[in-house]
Amino acid sequence: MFIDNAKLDLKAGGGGDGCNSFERDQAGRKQRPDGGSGGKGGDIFLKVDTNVHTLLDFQYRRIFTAGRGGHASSNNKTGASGTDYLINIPAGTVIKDFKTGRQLADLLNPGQTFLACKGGIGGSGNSRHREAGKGEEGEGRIVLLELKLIADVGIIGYPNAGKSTLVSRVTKAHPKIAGYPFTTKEPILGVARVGDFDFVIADIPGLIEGAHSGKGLGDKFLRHVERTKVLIHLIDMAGIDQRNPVEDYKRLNKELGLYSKALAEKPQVIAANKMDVGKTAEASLKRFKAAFKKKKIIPISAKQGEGLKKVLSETSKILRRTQEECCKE
Ligand SMILES: Nc1nc2c(ncn2[C@@H]2O[C@H](COP(=O)(O)OP(=O)(O)OP(=O)(O)O)[C@@H](O)[C@H]2O)c(=O)[nH]1
Ligand SMILES: [Mg+2]
Repeated sequence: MFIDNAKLDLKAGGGGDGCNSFERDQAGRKQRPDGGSGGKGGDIFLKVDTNVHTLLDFQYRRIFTAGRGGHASSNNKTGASGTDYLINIPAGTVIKDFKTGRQLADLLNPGQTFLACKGGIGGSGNSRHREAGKGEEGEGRIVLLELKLIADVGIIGYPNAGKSTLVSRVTKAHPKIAGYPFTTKEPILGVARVGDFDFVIADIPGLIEGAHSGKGLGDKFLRHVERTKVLIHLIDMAGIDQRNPVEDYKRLNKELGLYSKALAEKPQVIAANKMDVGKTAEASLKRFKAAFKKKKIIPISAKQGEGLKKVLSETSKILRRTQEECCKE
């Protein structure tokens, strides 16, 4: 199951207590203080592990506690350090503080690590201070994890537009394809290739008007195309489900804008799908072109593999351009 959010209760280890002790002479009289300091409590880290792909494990386990620092003893012996806790998370996880909502980290790269809670310092022994001290409490906090997939391209469109068909044609991914809405229930990634240029495409569940307020499967999957650089906006020209392509295109863009300005401003490759159905599609395409005269519209048939090369080359062209612009900065 693809789970893309989790709430974790983290508690770092407390520091061990310092020791109150004295060296004694042969008669048993107190000489120099020799109490050691307590060990440091264990820290809690979150680390990107490329073998982890969802936040599913955290549905079953939510509380994580690092080891407590050992108490000190006489003869200046320091307590042992508490064991750190390393929590493995998928690449693309955003970490937020539950109480404040503030973003603490956005972990993208393999091995990238975030110190979420610091272990308490051990109390000093009486060899360092007059009185031995207690160990500090370890930090504790509740964090929210949100997975945002890392893909270069996102495919958006109404249910049944043919998004999964397109992905299955241009990548090795095998999403479920069916003639009923909301066949895709969770995002799927595939790798497409144009010449020697590879890029990752994300197929997401269909969107409908009102998705931003939870209609259909809602807009929660838009999070997974937030990191993409280009969107392929797929439009069903066959008018199945009594769709009106011109309205579809406008409404979906409106939904994007209601979700986030950044998403609405992403460059789009517009693909007019199901052109194989003949006259109805031709008439729809004509109306569509007339409504959006300045837009470049690529007619395709995802099912029959027509026009897909053009969609990919247009997409890769924009991707390369955005990469070059990034390098210049
Ligand atoms: N005639 C025709 N049918 C197509 C084409 N592309 C997809 N379809 C059909 O349209 C239906 C929906 O296709 P999907 O690829 O599952 O559509 P989707 O956009 O992923 O749908 P959701 O996952 O429900 O959002 C299926 O019956 C496909 O066979 C096309 O180019 N031509
Ligand atoms: Mg689908």
